[in-house]
Amino acid sequence: MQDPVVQRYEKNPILTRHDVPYPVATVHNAGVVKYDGRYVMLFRSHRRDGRSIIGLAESDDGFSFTVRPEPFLTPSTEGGFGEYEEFGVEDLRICALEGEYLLTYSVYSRHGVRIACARTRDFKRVERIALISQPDMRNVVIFPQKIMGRYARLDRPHSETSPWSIHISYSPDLIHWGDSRVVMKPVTYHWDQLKIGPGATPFMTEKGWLHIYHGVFETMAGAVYRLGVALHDRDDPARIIGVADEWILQPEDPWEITGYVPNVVFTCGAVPEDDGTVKIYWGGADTVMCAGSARIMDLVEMCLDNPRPPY
Ligand code: M1P
Repeated sequence: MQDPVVQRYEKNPILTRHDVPYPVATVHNAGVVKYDGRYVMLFRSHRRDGRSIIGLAESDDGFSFTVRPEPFLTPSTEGGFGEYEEFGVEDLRICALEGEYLLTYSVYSRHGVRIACARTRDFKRVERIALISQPDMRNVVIFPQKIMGRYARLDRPHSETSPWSIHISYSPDLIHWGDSRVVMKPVTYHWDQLKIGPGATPFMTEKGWLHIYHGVFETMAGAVYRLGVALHDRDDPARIIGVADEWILQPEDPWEITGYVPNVVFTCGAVPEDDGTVKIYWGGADTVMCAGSARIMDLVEMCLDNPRPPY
């Protein structure tokens, strides 16, 4: 295995607020997918009123991105979506499934934070489908394949009686979700002991679904956000084959250590490539976008060879 397992792109950060042709304070936590031979990135930005919107950037090589002149998704002002998106839209994930792209993102309002689901076919028009959780829920990724005829997602409800943990839920129609059960929890006195959350949309490997997630450790100087990796069964992703004991990425570069929220690497997107590598995208310190690359088999082996218990 190469060390470090994730090779940072040498020209990080790949996108900052200075690349955005409208006023924003940050650029971070982006979903990324390949569409029509190009990479499409849907990134979060804080506006200068502190609320978040989603912008779109495109790239031929996955590293050099150009931002569209207008935001891609701003809070709805109509109906139920308007009521629940009032305080902003955040941390969007993209799932390519059956010829369309499903978008899941956090929506904030005076009623708390919950998840909305929308779809696009061309990254120009967006159709909102439904609000798919109650509060308090963030970090939802949909599997890019139906499981036994149902949509499946990893989600992260919050509970006062148990640390933030990753659950799996299913839906026949993208609107009604249930049959939920916990699949993975923080581990005591471990790098992800405070909380964990789904990260990038899972992708299929020779050994099962690979999921890059984030984990948080509370220190005397505040929380540290790192990335880890878990392998789920191909046919029954509720069954975890292995969770790597060690993190795969931690804040190290200056723009990961210092920024709007210090000591954060946070992923919402990864793109598997035909050459056996995966491009991983992460927000640095909730301020800039960064990228790196890893060999998929290295990540799989970390899950198989040195696992920690799922919970
Ligand atoms: O500031 C770090 C992250 O904190 C939250 O993530 P989580 O709910 O998983 O702890 C979110 O606000 C996220 O956007 C942010 O990057």
